Amino acid sequence: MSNKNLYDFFRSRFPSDMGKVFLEHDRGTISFEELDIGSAKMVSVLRRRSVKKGDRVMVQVEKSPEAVLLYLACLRAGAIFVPLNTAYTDTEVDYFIEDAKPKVFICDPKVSLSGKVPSIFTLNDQGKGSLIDSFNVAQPFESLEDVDSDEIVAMLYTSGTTGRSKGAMITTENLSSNALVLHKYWGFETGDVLLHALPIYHAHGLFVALHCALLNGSKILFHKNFNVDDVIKDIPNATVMMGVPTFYVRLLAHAKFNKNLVKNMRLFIAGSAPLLAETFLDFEERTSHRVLERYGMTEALMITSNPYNGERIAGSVGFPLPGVAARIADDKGQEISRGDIGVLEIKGPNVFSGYWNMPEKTAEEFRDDGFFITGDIAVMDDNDRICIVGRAKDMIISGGYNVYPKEVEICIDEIPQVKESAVFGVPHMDFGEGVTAVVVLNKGATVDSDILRQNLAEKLAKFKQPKSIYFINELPRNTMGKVQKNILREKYAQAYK
Ligand code: MLC
Ligand code: AMP
Repeated sequence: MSNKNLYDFFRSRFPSDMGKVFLEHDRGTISFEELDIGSAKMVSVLRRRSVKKGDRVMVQVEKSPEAVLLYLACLRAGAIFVPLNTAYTDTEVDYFIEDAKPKVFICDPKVSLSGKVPSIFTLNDQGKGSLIDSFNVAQPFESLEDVDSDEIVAMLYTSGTTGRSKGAMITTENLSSNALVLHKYWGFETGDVLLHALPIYHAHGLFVALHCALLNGSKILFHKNFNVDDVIKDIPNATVMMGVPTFYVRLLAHAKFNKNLVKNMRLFIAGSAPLLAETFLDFEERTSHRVLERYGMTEALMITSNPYNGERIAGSVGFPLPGVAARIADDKGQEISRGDIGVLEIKGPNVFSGYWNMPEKTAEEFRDDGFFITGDIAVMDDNDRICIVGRAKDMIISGGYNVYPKEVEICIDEIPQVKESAVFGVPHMDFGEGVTAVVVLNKGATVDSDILRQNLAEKLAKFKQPKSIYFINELPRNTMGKVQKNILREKYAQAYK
């Protein structure tokens, strides 16, 4: 990318007819021209609060077109966009504020953050709030900040095995290189219309989906969230859809989802969690479409993909994307033989520049030769095709959201009646994996699961809270004293069947 600003790079690909619709949403439409002017006005709003290049702009709002303008305004201004999942509780948000020290925080009018951040704007899902009051009287600030390819433009929090979330620092080059590769690899073409029902506080909905459409000058059918009836209604108007596997499971469960409905669709893409072979096959049978599965992570955006023109295989995440080097390695980072199982390590322009304020943690996750240790267990064949077969990290993926058991266990163990707990994932028909907890109480203590739930609800986002809690007398441990989660996973395998 030769442009000195990522927004400028996207803008250079906008259609010549700037009156064309970019976002079609529940309250109207936004053209490319309105996007350009609106994001410039949003820069003025931020500048009035003294936001400068490198300042963090933290955003915890429902999905809205105004939030997209805000993201693009941050790119224009060189500010670091820090989106947060709206499900995060006050306790979780306090940590992010303390860690990222944002210059300004944009949140729902209902949220109270007084005294915690220097400056606050509000924005609700109806496009109302103090941010919009300022926006409505702002003049566009046209000039773009120079931002080098290795400078950070976004920071996305990912949970960690220790229970402490880490801010992944994403650079201009990470985003531009990945967007260009995906746009080409997935064959984006004139006339494509993207159905967008993902949240825009994670890499999938914010970067992968939005950037492909921006680069293609495409219209986005912008859904507030994934509501299966609304999506079914809009599928005939779209040509491309991206989603987590839960989207496809829910579509398949809908009586109106059939071949005729999807006749205008060119491509269904899945990722963020494993797509079950069963879902892939059912989908093909029902629609004649082979879902294109790809694999990625916040720290490296998209890493591998099944081909657009070649064979898409159930259970495989395809090939390393152009420019991405991948190897399957042992625990020392030595490449092992093709066909053997090991940890996937990667290197390329897509790989982030490290964790915010955590140089030691960053160093731990990179090899000396620059390869990043994904923590995913995989196997690669002689043709470079990769299958993800497990995770070295103790992590659950529920409906495309990562849950680190340690974080949940810490919260459960803080409850006075609890001696110890173990949290693990077991198959869940809708969410892929269901967060499940077993709890050992202190001798003589009593507490019912509702009390436990109430307690957790104050500290943990809903998607992290266990869907089932079981009380047991003691945790299964091996001779080293390590909790044997494999035994628990087996024992409770039928919990959601
Ligand atoms: C919502 N709930 C969840 C949940 N989402 N519980 C577990 N896991 C989830 N993912 C809670 C709700 O609060 C609710 O609780 C209950 O579960 C059922 O809610 P729902 O109405 O079914 O939720 P819904 O709004 O439909 O959300 C489900 C979903 C959503 C799958 C549509 O979670 C979603 O959009 N997920 C996408 C995640 C994503 O974008 N991941 C990308 C990460 S980036 P109750 O008890 O109140 O009923 C990444 C990199 C890469 O991973 O490779 O892409
Ligand atoms: P996140 O940190 O939210 O970006 O989640 C990244 C993790 O999601 C990866 O490390 C994988 O474990 C998982 N993941 C993403 N896509 C896939 C996929 N197609 N198949 C299996 N796991 C996936």
